[in-house]
Amino acid sequence: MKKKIGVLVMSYGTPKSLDDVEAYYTHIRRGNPPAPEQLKELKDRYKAIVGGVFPLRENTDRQVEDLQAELNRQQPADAEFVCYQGLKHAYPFIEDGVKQMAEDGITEAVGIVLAPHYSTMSVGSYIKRAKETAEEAGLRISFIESYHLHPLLIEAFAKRVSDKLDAFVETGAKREEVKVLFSAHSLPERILSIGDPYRDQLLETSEAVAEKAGVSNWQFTWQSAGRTAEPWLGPDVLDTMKELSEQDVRYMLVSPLGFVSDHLEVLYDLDIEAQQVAEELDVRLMRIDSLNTDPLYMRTLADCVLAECRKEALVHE
Ligand code: FEC
Repeated sequence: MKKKIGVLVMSYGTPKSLDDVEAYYTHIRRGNPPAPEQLKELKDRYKAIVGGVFPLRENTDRQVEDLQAELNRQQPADAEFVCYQGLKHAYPFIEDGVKQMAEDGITEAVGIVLAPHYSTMSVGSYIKRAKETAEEAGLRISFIESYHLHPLLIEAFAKRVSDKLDAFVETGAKREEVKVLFSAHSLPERILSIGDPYRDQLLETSEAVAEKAGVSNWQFTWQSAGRTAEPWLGPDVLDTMKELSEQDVRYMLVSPLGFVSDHLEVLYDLDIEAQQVAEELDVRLMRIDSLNTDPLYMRTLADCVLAECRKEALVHE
């Protein structure tokens, strides 16, 4: 019989319905319920995105299914991979995924996050929760911390950048006139004082994607900063757009490299909020398509999982 290897696929999570937004938001805020106006504002953002639904759930479901299929397609003959979801802020939570594996009799597993860059505040916190539950459940699990320079990931992003630059050219712009804005979710500035690799990894991905796509006119900027009193990493994409328009840049291609799916931070913060600013500035703004289930992304994840399994001697060459 083939040995079963568990794969804990971790992702941010999204509410199931508008009624669930309050519990979700309270979880993000570490148990502190949002004020009524904050809740209304978040619900309004969800209502404004395509169809007023929660696309991240379906995207994560499909990514997990496709990864399992890809792993079993590539698998060494002696193992079968079974993927489990573990979400940071929604059901099934990270703890639920780990417990389910143990209940299903899995004793060896690998964990990976659907976010390529490591920060103690993002991937680090997913891993901490999974590790703690795995220890309680007597499950052996090891983790992939980041994969921000995987060649297939870089290829997938670079192709998306090139495709959208072609789209700009079709509308009459010159390729080199388009400013490519690589972006990622901001985090509180204090991460830098603890030597967190997040910003450096994002800059490395940006450089690699720019090189592969043959782009020299680019810069990195942050997006989606939290609404808290402490300083967050900047400049924010909206400020960057304003500054560039003052320098007479008329074409901008925003390329979120820290996200792998269509969700609120892309479909609202970029497609609605940043587009509104672009209109006010009389700038033409496009966005690269999200990776979602791009086979190159699925192969990136599968490669990382298989490499980790070989390192841990869970499978043979
Ligand atoms: O579509 C969806 O339903 C979910 C979209 C979504 C993704 C996402 C990814 C990241 N976040 C990261 C950090 C923070 C920090 C805070 C924070 C707050 C929110 C709120 C919403 C939200 N995030 Fe998120 N994030 C998404 C959605 N995020 C909604 C709450 C309202 C708001 O501020 O807009 C601040 C929490 C605090 O108060 O301490 C920090 C990071 C990522 C990318 C890595 C990953 O996916 O894990 C980092 C998707």
